[in-house]
Amino acid sequence: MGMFDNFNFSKLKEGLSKTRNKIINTISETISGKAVIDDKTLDEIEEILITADIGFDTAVRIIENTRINLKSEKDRSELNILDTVKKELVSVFDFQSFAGDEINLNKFRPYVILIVGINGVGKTTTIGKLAYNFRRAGLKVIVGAADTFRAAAVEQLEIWAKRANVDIVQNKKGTDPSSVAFETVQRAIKENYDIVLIDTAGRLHNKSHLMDELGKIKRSIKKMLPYAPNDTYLVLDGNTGQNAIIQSEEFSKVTDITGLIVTKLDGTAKGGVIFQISSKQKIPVKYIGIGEGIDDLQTFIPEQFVNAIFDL
Ligand SMILES: Nc1nc2c(ncn2[C@@H]2O[C@H](COP(=O)(O)OP(=O)(O)OP(=O)(O)O)[C@@H](O)[C@H]2O)c(=O)[nH]1
Ligand SMILES: [Mg+2]
Repeated sequence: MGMFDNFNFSKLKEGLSKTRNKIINTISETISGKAVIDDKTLDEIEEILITADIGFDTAVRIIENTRINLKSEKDRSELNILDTVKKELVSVFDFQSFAGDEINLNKFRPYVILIVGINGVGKTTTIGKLAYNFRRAGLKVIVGAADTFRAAAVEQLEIWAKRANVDIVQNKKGTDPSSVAFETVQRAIKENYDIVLIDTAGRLHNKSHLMDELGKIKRSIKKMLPYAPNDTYLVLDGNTGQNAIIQSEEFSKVTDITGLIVTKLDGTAKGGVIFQISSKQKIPVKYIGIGEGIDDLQTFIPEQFVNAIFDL
């Protein structure tokens, strides 16, 4: 396991209850009582997976493989079908080998993480949760309030820094965000911090302005620390389903996204979207948000995620 002590299966299960209802309960209803699952039923399962935001291509592939694996109709018991679909879903994440929280501090200290995403997806909240996790893992953490476009944004990060008991670098509203990022990294080097988390603005005048600003922030971090940022995490709101996919495509075009953080999986039935993003984009999902509290961020573990969805 990784460095964070943030995994709790029953909480994950509870957080994913709406997604579970959408995927598993409907599949169970479709197949229960059927001694043998025929091709028509497999088609119905495929349909359920598609409507559960798992995505057309992924759903088709899962059902294709299920057909191949369970060639004879005798094998197609309810248990076998669920087991095979489960394995196929886990295998969507085969490309991502590391847990989100495994970082090489011997090589990179300070380790700099830039948090990006459109407005309202949960960036600032996630930084608070991450800071808390890193601090609890025994690391010295500093956060940089590089969302300088709203005064409230800085205050919000300040509250989270207090909660997580970590330090913060902030400037007055209207300061250049890249200068805040620069100062945060500068202070991290001078005062021997382990982890730097940089918050950024989600809403600027327009999309190209937002992307330009991110480029500037990255360049100013690099001026101070050429190997940084070590990671750029894109935060996506799990509620938004298909829009999350568009956002991950658009951000990937302009900047190198090293990981995804999918928030608000509690209270949405669209959690299946994680499978779609991963099979399309092949960007590792690092963490998931399952609530508004400081300990509601979990390291994403594919098997456990699928288990939590299938555990009735
Ligand atoms: N239920 C739930 N709410 C969340 C989660 N993560 C964030 N939120 C809520 O989402 C709202 C927006 O979160 P912020 O952290 O302010 O989002 P942001 O991306 O920083 O927003 P901007 O700074 O405006 O771009 C807040 O009300 C959070 O409490 C989560 O995992 N679950
Ligand atoms: Mg914010």
